[in-house]
Amino acid sequence: MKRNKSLSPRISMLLGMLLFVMLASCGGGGGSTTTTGGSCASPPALAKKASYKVGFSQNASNNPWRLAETASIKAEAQKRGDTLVYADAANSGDKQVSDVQSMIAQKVDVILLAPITEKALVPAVLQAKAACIPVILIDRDVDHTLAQPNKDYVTFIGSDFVQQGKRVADWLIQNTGGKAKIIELEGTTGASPAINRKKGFDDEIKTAPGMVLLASQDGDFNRDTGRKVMATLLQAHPDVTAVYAHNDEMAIGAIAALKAAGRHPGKDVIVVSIDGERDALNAIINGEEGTSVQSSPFFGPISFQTIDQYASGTKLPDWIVVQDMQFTKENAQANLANSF
Ligand code: GYE
Repeated sequence: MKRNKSLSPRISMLLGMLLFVMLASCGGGGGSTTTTGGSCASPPALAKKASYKVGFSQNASNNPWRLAETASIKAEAQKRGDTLVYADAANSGDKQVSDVQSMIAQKVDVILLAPITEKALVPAVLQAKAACIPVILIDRDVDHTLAQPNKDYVTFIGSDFVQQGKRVADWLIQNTGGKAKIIELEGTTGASPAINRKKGFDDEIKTAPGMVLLASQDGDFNRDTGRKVMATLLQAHPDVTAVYAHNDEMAIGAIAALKAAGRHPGKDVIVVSIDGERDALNAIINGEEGTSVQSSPFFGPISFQTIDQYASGTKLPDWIVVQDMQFTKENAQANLANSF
């Protein structure tokens, strides 16, 4: 009793996690082939089956992009007759870790994981590996110094976020004659699209000396947070002439904040962002937004194709790059019907 009491909560948690991983590995995982001394291949193999029990760990469901992604995964699973074990982490890294642990305990064959940040889900990825269950990352990546593709997880399927940021910057440089005072609204701190969309954009505007970054702040990929952050930054930087938001939701929030402050988005402030959701396409059509570089949320077909390829023994690249379009006033109307 005494000894138990003296264990720090941290040590007890670590012991608990260790026990969990040991129990999960004893149960055997999703059909690993090369087992040596009780462990499995790196990454764990996937036995070919007529249908799979697939875990899908979604990080949140609070915007049209996430809902479109979930619908795409669910539709494809249903089409193939696969069983989907779905969990929504509601924007919590801790909940997402326990969602993955629950999928391990339910002995799914393979896990599709959209990790909220680059670091938070690394322990869960390693636990799945220890339980011989292959993980395919979709839409967001993890930190490669902590977990590696073709080793700790199978592959990452997702957009080139650096390129997306660069494309937005190039459009802005061209459409402002290389002169702008910019406010940047960043996605969730630590999320791979936030890190890389910032890098791609910030590096590119440095090539044009008239492009000045006034401020850059986290808006959590969220419409209302984007609106509030924009309202505050606008007071400190009334000379702003452009807003770069890491997703459309924050751009729509920023447009609302600009209008509430008596500004005229599309006229005195150019708003640009990423995703290609319906509200952004409509904002482009009515002139309040300049461009949105697409970040496709339609992961269903490509994720399940990748599962098939992996089960067939195809060697997959570390990164399966999703190709994206770009929306401007020239093509927004024509793409409205396919938006989300
Ligand atoms: O752009 C954003 C969402 O991870 C690529 O996450 C995804 C991003 C997407 O919240 O709207």
